[in-house]
Amino acid sequence: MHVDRTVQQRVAIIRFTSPPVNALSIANGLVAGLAAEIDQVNALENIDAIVLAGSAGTFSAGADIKEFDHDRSRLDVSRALFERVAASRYPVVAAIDGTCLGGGFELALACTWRVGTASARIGLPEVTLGLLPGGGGTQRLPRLIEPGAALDLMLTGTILDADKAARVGILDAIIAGDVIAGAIEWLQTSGAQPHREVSATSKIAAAVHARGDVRGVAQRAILACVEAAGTLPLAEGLAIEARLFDGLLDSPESLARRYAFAARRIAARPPLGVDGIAHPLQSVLILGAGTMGIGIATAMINAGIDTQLFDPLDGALDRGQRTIASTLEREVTKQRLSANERDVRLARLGMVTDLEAARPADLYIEAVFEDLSVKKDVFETLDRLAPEGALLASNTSTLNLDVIAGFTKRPADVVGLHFFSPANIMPLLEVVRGAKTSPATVATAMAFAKRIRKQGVVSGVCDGFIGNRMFEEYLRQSYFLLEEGALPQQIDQALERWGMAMGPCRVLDLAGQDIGWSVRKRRALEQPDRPYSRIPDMLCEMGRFGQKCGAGFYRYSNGRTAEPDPEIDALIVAHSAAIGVTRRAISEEEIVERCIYALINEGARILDEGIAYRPSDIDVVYLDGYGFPADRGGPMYEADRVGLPAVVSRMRAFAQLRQGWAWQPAPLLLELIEQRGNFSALNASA
Ligand code: 3H9
Repeated sequence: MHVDRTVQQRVAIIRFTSPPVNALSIANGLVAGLAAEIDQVNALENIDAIVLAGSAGTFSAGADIKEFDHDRSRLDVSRALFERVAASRYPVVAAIDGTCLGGGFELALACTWRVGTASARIGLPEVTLGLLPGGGGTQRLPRLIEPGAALDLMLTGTILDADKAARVGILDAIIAGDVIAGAIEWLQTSGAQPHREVSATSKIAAAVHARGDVRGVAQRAILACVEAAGTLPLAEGLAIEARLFDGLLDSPESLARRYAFAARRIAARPPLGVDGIAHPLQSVLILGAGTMGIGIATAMINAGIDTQLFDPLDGALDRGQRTIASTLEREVTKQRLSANERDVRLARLGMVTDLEAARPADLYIEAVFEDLSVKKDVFETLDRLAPEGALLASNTSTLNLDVIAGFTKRPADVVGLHFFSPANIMPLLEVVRGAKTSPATVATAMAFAKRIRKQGVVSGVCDGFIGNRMFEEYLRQSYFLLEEGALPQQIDQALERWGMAMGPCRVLDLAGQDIGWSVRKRRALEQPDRPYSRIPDMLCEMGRFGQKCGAGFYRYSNGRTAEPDPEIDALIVAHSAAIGVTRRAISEEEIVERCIYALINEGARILDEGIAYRPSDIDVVYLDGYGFPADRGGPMYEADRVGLPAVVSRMRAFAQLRQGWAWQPAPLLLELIEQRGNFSALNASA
């Protein structure tokens, strides 16, 4: 950490550096260093103003999150810094380059003015950590800009680019070129006066009232703070904000979200032993213009990657191009993308009908039909055509990557890249490491995941990898619950109330019932001793493949809205009778426990087999790929929260019900209980 000061043309420039993100650490002395500089400049004469700047393209990512678990009173040290800045004898301009988030933005809000370069990214993302802006943000922002806009930023954690920040009144100017030189010039030429508070009390009250139905604890606390900003003097509002912030630090929601913040960053690092040296990938060729191929191509051009899409089938590329163009067009219509940027992105996309004539690429991603003989042809061709050193990736979700790698003479360069549909939206990317995949290939794939703004998680090879293998057990329980007395809407409602983004029956209708059908047919041959319920097969036999054909577990008479269907309810009830099961009332608690504990049990097996490297990796897969509630941290985190002995004791109770074979506790769970350990301890040692 380093804070330095220079003076140019009667302007004191205070510059701070604390890699990697200029977090406002108390422990490393940054906050104290900044406070000392502000005091010293205020003691100087012949100064007109102060410029406060970060370094290396970052203003500050906010308070140091890692320090929240230690001494809370330390946060008052940051708050005292912000008050010193606000009370400075000389006006202070925050010169913002790059990220300016959370406490970093609150530091800037305490300044007299804010200017930023085009790369400035500004926001208050505390809510994503289950917190509120606790360094004055809830008090100063609604006094600076429209209170409704201020509230929306705080309630959603949205990050604004420089243009938007200027438009709403956060930035006083956008600087071209060097941020410090630009800030000095702006100070000398703009004639700017300190801002006056723009927000009348009634406006704040109206903005709070309009958003009164928020659900999360952090959101509710944000509303309370902003309400105080409308009625109380600044100092009193700041005191309320500090008190509510400190209370949130211990909330289960914030603890879970902070765990997830760290888990995502840990997951993004290849595990020890496979931490090779990554090399950059500049160009990609995608094979197969089906739904996955098109989604992957969209993700690539959105991330600035030179992309070719190959498909030999008549019309496939035209369809692909149209779909991609209309996806981007929708973004333009919603004003999330400029027409110019749309054109730039589309220009990155090339269509290829003849693989032999395609430009060589750094990465090839196969997204063809899920059939081993088709994959064989593709990988043999790639082995012949791809330049040396290129990565050969398969997007398979069910086939054995080691077998696929065996179709080439370069298995070290073969890796699985399991995207989740829609691939341009879902953040998760399982990076599948085959037995012969080299550490450098894994590292390169993980670095590439970050480049395309996906959350990479390394998985070993097994059927379904981490996510889908666990999901199968979750679905198995959902189907048994249907047989025993529940209806689709009851199962979905229980899990959605618990926090899942979407219940399993709705998920299956959305994904297409036919996908699961083919897996179940395969399983019936491979694992005849682990039968599924016949209910989902019966839907498929009726042609009810889900939303795409207007009927699945639900009816979709107006497109997307799932409506309970009495025909399906009757079919389920009749099926229970046909297999001799007396239906019973099933509680929400049982539904949730059976589905979630099935995830935990299979997760423990996956860990034991070394398919997942850390419990927290499994949690990241579920948070970012399966709509697991962020406030609950992921299935393995949830297992620790409930307590492993309690989880296993419920499993043993479920084993007394029908299909008890599905409730054999994973050996790792029993081992951890015996050692009085838990998944969190495994994370710490991984
Ligand atoms: C707050 O400010 C509360 C205040 O209201 C109260 C004040 C009194 N602290 O994500 P990356 C680390 S709450 C500590 O891979 P990127 C991160 O762990 C805070 N460490 O890079 C990683 O370390 P490692 C509100 C932090 O380029 C490394 O930096 N602020 C912090 O993809 C690189 O991170 C936020 O919520 C931090 N605040 O993204 C912002 N931030 O290499 C949180 C990052 O050891 N941060 N690290 O794993 C972000 O959103 C992204 O990290 C950022 C960079 C966009 C900054």
